[in-house]
Amino acid sequence: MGVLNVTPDSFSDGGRYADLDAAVRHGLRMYRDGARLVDVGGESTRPGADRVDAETETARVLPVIRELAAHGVPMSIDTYRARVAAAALDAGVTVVNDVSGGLADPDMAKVVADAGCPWVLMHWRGHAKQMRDLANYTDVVTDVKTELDQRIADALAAGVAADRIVIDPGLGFAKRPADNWQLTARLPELLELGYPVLFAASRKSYLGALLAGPDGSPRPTDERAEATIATSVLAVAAGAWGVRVHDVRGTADALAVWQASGRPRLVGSVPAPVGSEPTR
Ligand code: PMM
Repeated sequence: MGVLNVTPDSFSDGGRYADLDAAVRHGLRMYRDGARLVDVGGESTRPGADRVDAETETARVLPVIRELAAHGVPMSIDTYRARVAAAALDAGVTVVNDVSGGLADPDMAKVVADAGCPWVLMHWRGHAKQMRDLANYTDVVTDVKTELDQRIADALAAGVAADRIVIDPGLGFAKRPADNWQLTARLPELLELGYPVLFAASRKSYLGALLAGPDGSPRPTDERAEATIATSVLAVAAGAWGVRVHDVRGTADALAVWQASGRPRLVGSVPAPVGSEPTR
């Protein structure tokens, strides 16, 4: 999954693809580089970010989605608003990527159930402004697993088919660096829920902290590509269904090497959700 943020303020690529042509070019490049989905987002979820209204979010994403759909690019919509998801599905996306796991908008489950599309349920505890205060866990992996299990139960109760659900630990969302590393190391425990897992570490601040310079300053976001590739390969080897990354080419290359080497998954994977694999 390649990240296409059509926002002025996302933490690593904010402003870069706010212009339609630049966004479409980048989406096409990621598709050519091996992205099976281009994940289009119109609202930044970085810690502390301001919300935008639904009209602004929709106006940002729809022209890009229409243009990429015309080129046959498979896409997901990165939103927690049902209205935005519905408009994006009408315009050609086939997957809903909801960082709130269905919590932010009570209408989202119905939109997804009616569309019959795959739904990424990410572990989430609150909006960007509050998330720093919500990183309190007894045992982060157990707590995330329990909370994701509840999100899955709610989705099923709302009529979403089990084979359309993908889960995501939500790295960096109400998580301290040590929490992200625990979720990385113990990814197989999340697989025990029986759903495909999306792993989205790309360029996140805990990688910047890991690679801090001698003065303690974090590695800049656009210099975290190699660390991202390493985490992504480890996650897929541990059984993740997919990875969400900014630098598609390097990740696709690394995964091609991993696959060609015939290495088995460390744990064994869960089948992909129905409808998530585009024909190419
Ligand atoms: N992270 C971001 C945005 N969308 N979606 C999922 N499923 N999982 C994530 O961890 C996730 C996401 C924030 O990163 P960005 O600003 O680079 O898009």
